[in-house]
Amino acid sequence: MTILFFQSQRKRYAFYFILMVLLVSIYLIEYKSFFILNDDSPIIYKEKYLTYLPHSGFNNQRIALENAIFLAWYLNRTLIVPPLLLFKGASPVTFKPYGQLYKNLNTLTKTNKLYNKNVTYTMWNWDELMDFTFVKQNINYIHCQDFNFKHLTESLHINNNSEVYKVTNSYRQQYYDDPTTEHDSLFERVNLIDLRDRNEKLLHFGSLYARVKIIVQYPENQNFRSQLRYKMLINNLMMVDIVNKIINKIGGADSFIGVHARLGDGGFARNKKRTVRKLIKRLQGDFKHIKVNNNSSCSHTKIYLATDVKKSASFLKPFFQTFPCTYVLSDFKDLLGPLKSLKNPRDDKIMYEFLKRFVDLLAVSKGNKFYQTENSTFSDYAKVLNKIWLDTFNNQV
Ligand SMILES: Nc1nc2c(ncn2[C@@H]2O[C@H](COP(=O)(O)OP(=O)(O)O)[C@@H](O)[C@H]2O)c(=O)[nH]1
Ligand SMILES: [Mg+2]
Repeated sequence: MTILFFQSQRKRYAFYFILMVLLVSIYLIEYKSFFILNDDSPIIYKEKYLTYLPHSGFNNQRIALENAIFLAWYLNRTLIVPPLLLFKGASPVTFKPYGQLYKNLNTLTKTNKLYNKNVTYTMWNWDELMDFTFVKQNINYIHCQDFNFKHLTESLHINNNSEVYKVTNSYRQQYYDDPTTEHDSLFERVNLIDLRDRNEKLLHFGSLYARVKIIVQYPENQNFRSQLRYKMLINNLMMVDIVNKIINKIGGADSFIGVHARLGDGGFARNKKRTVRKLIKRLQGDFKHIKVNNNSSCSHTKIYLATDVKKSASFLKPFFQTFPCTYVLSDFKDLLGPLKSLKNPRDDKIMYEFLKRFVDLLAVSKGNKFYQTENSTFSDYAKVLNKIWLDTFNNQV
């Protein structure tokens, strides 16, 4: 009797269980199809996005990315991160208003040409180069793979232009977290609080580059920005490893000073002789204070010189004559080998020419002192990296 009761009870439980599984499956199938069919469902629509257009050299692009990350965090929007554009030589994609910049990026990536000239470039995801741990902890982001406005809106399920707010004059704007601060009259002022109120699904900026683009007054915002700067560092293992080997070859981290001479293009090329002269003068003035490493064959103070021109350039001669113990990247060619076998899976391009500048940047920033070229964002960044490096180094010793 008890056995019979138990059996029918078990059957009943089994029946209820199967019924429940059925009901849950029907619910899930229905819910899922609702999710797919109804693009305007409030669940999807809640997410808002932000993107911008990159241009110029690596550091201009890095500064714009930092600004975009700050804006995405502040405005609570998912950042659509454009690829890092790396060129052989100077970047032909320069600072332009929204429409022209979009057109140039599009033409370049579709035809590999700009202004009818062939361009050698490659595109990389930023998180292949830099440490994105802090970024991941603080914002949502996705990488986009091209510069096609239609692809972008389609992938975000945007059907109507009214869902996009195009900030076409962002290159002329400055953004303020405190609406009461004074403002630099050269730029058009925008209070971030007003951007926070925008309801459009996508906020699309043009250029977000300027040395001073976002004026941050409130401590929590200042804190976010400085943490971002200190934590989003180049951490590509292959490059870090090569840099360590270079430094060991020179004689260790505390055995040299770093000098950056930006001489290759535009205004920097016009000022090349003056820049070299100025660097020599500043170094000579300071030499008496600089530690000399007596343990090596090079009895003078050692210098690591990062530069965008060849060692053999005539205008660099005075530098090497004054400071014979100067090393440049090409002295360590044998250590750069691994970069020659690194291919970009997007286009099969060998990354050597595109990545060696980062080895130069990291190596120069690891000296016990750093001398920069004025007005170069490459130099500015090496200076920041040098400060971070010295802080870490001094804390370890
Ligand atoms: N290898 C190497 N390349 C450099 C150096 N300085 C500048 N460059 C190149 O020139 C570009 C400079 O652009 P950017 O980083 O925007 O700095 P900026 O133009 O000096 O403000 C970099 O992306 C590098 O390709 C250097 O010291 N070494
Ligand atoms: Mg530049």
